[in-house]
Amino acid sequence: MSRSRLHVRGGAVAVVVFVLVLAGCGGGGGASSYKQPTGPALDTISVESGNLFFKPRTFTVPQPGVYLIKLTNTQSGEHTLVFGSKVPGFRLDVVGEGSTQQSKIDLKRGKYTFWCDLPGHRAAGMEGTITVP
Ligand SMILES: [Cu+2]
Repeated sequence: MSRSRLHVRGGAVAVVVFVLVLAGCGGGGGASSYKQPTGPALDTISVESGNLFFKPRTFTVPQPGVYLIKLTNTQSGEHTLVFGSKVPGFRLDVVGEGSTQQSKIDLKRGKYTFWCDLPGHRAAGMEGTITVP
């Protein structure tokens, strides 16, 4: 009886650690130098990733400002979402089906190209744009 109880507890701890690790990455911890903008997001930009695509691939937001970009992986495998030097350090990274990660971004007027930076993925079509009028 006490044995199964320990099992349940161990599982819960594992989940908490996993979430903390994800939150750390999204917040720009670790090797990333990205700092999320403060303040509430105007809206959420939801992107799905799969092998080897983003869906949708093109977004147009109504106005400049802070947005939350949420990446959800719909299949097995790993994918990322980066903007390269346009938004240094910004990187979402999802591993496995149903994995999700999000981060806020301050979008200025212009066009942002995003892609998956894993080897070969961008060339295979994992690229998209966000247009800010
Ligand atoms: Cu990818």
